[in-house]
Order: sequence, then C-alpha cells, then structure tokens
Amino acid sequence: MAQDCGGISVSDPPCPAKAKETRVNPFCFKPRIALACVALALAACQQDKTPERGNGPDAKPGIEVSGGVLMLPAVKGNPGAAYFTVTNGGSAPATLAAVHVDGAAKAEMHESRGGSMEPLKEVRIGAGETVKFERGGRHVMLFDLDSSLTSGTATEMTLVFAGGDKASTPLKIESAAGGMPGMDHGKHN
Ligand SMILES: [Cu+2]
Repeated sequence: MAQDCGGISVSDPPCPAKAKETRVNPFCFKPRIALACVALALAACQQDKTPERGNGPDAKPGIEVSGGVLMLPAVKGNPGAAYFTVTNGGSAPATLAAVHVDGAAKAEMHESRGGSMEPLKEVRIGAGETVKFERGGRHVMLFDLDSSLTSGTATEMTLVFAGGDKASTPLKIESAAGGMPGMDHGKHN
C-alpha cells in the first residue's frame, strides 16, 4: 500500500504502536512529514482496534458479577466481608478500583496472605479472566455496618472500575454464626 506522505511517496508507514517491532520509516522523522505520516498510520491502526466501550458510563461492558454474599461479623460492631466472583468477558483488561456496599460506611479490598491481610489498591482483571473474592483470599472488608443489614435480607454492591464504569450486583446477607474458622476479621485494624 503506497501512501502520499507530504509529497514523498512511501510504502506502509509504520504504525506507531508497532514502531518498536517494525523498521521505522526514515521519512517520518522530518517534522512536517512526520505529522502526515503519523496521521495516516493512526488511521490505519484504528482499523484493527475494536472500541473499548460503547455503552453508557454506568455499565462496564463485558463485566459479570455473580455469587455475591455479605457475611455479617460474628461479633456485632466488627467488620463484615463481601465475597463474589467477577468475570471480564470483554476484550480489554479491567481494573477494579473501588467497591461500595449499601449499608456499609466503608468498603476496602483486601487480600489474606499467610494469616494477615493487606489492602489492595486495585484489582486487575484480564480480558476473559475470572477473579474470585472468597474466604481466605481476596475479599472486601466492610466497616460500620448499618443495623438494617440482617441475615436473610439483601443489599447492593457496586464495583467501580478505573475510568468510572460501574457494575452492580445484589449481596445475599448471611450470618457468620456457624463460623468462619481462621478468619477473625475482628483483629483487623
Ligand atoms: Cu480484610
């Protein structure tokens, strides 16, 4: 494919995204010509890129959340926890940046490692990947639970992704009475 690049005819100007792997066209480094080349190359690049989104800002495309459970603390006043499974069926990676749960003053993503917990600033979910928040692993810690959250009822959790997209899912509320051995959330600061 020959293209006109500022008066100089060149063949297949390299795509900027692939420039590292491709032989760089020397004509493209002359400033004025470079602009024309980049514009052409970008147009070419965009053809083989699928758009990342197309829905409104409220629905993260391709994200599915299932199995949402809110586990009440065994001791009232202690933090509770939320467990769920999130699948990224989209073609681009998604970054889970924050979690909100109706009835909890604060929700934090944590990961249990060798008996202690570390806060997670974000959780990346690759295209086609499924990430579980579960007992003894990644979980969402819920602080200052409202007394309206009682076993047998439900509340809503909203996942907020980098870029502002969201995904909401119901959380079935369960009582921790019956035990979560080895997971004493009360010791959490
Ligand atoms: Cu925790």
